[in-house]
Order: sequence, then structure tokens, then C-alpha cells
Amino acid sequence: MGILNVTPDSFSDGGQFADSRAAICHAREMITAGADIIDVGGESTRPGSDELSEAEEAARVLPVITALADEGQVVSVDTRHASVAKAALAAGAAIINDVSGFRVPAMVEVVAESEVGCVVMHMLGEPKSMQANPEYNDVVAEVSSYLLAQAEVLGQAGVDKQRIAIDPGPGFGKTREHNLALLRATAKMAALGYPLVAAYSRKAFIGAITGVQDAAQRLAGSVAVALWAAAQGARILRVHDVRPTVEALRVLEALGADPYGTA
Ligand code: HH2
Repeated sequence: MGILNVTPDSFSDGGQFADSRAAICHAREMITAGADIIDVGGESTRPGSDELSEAEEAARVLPVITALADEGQVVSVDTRHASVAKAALAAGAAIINDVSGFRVPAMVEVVAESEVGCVVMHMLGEPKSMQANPEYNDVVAEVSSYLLAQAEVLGQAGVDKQRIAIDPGPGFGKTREHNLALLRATAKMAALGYPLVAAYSRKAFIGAITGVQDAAQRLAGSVAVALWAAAQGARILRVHDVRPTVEALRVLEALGADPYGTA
């Protein structure tokens, strides 16, 4: 899953693809490099970010989603707003990626009324305040049970299990130790019964480990994490740097590892 942030303020690539034409070009490059899904987001949810108006978010993502879907690409929309999700589906999106984990009933309804896939992500609190001292007794157990409960909510609304993927939400109300614990538990979370999304690309804890302050330069650490996650059974890798990640996966495959957890 290649990340396409059509935003002026995303944490690692804000402003780079804010213009629709630049965004569409970047999406095409990611597809050529091996991305199967393009995840289009119009609202930065980095720690401390302010909420955006839904109209503004829709105006950012819809032209890009329309263009890519018209080209036959598989597009996911990264939104927590039902009006944006609905409009994105009408524009041809095939997946709704909700960083607030479908905690808003209107978001559940949008999925239930359609045939699309969805990514249920765990976030503790809201982006504005989520990194202010996040605490868990057992982060893996708590995140896992939240994800299963939200998948159950979707199931109760009539969404087939096959349409649901889960994501522990690295950096969304998690310290570096929480992120590492979740990453170490990838195999356990991959066994919960839903395809697991690994979305660690360029995140701050990688910078904290490697000493790389500039998020856009966190490639090596991000690829290392992606390989680990793939080898442990993650099924969808949400990444900024598609080509190097795909090349690394090819090597993993050649070694006989099972990067897609299909064994
Ligand atoms: N992280 C971000 C955005 N969307 N979706 C899922 N499923 N999982 C994630 O961990 C996730 C996500 C934040 O990263 P990014 O899109 O690069 O930045 P920003 O929110 O600043 O636009």
C-alpha cells in the first residue's frame, strides 16, 4: 500500500503532493514500483494536528481518487469522516482506511451500505492529544481486543469478515516502547483472524532508534521494519517508499521466507 498524502502538513511529505497533478503522478510512480493499493489521505493525523473541515478534506482527495480509480487502480481513502468516505466510494475508492477505527457509527454505516473493504486502526484518544503520556497495562492485549471488538461492531452491522483488515496504529497514542512491543507481537496479531496492516513507515520511533531526525530520510529503518513485519505475517505494508520496500520483499521471497503470510 503506497501512501499518498494530498496534504500541506503531513509529517514526512507534507506539501510534496498537495497539488492533484503531482499527487496523481506520484501514485503512478508507486504503482509502477509495485504498489497494489494507493492510500489517499487529505487530512494529516500526525500528533498535535488540528481537525480539518470535511469539505476541505473532500476537495483535496476526490479529484485524485477519481483519476486513479478511472485508471483502474485500487484506491483506499484514509479518512475518519463519513461524508468524505461516502464521496470517496462514489468516486471509485475500494477501501476505507479509518484511523479512528470505525468508532463513529456513521462510518460503520458507510461500510455496511457498500461492498468495499476497510482497515480498522487502533488510536488512543485523538491526534491533538494522543501522544500526551499514553498508558497501557498490556499494549498488545489492549490493542488486540479493541481491534477485535471494532471488527465485531462491523460484523454486527453486516460487514463480511473477508472485507476487514486490522492495524495496531503505530504512533497513535503509543510510545516508542509500545510501538516496539506491537511490532514484536506481529505474528500474534497476524493470527487474530484478519489481515494485518503494518504501517510503521518513517514514524518517529524509527527516528528515535536510528537517530535520523528528518522523517523523509528514515528509509533504511522503515524497510527493516517492513521486512520484519512481512516475515512475521503482516499482509499489507503501508509505506511511503514503495520501490525499495518491494525490492527488499523480493529478496525476502528469494530466501524462502513467506512475506505475504500465505503459507
Ligand atoms: N498512519 C498515518 C495515516 N494513516 N492509516 C493506517 N491504517 N495506519 C497508520 O499507521 C496510519 C494511517 C500517519 O502517517 P502519514 O499518512 O504518513 O502522515 P500524516 O498523518 O501526517 O498525513
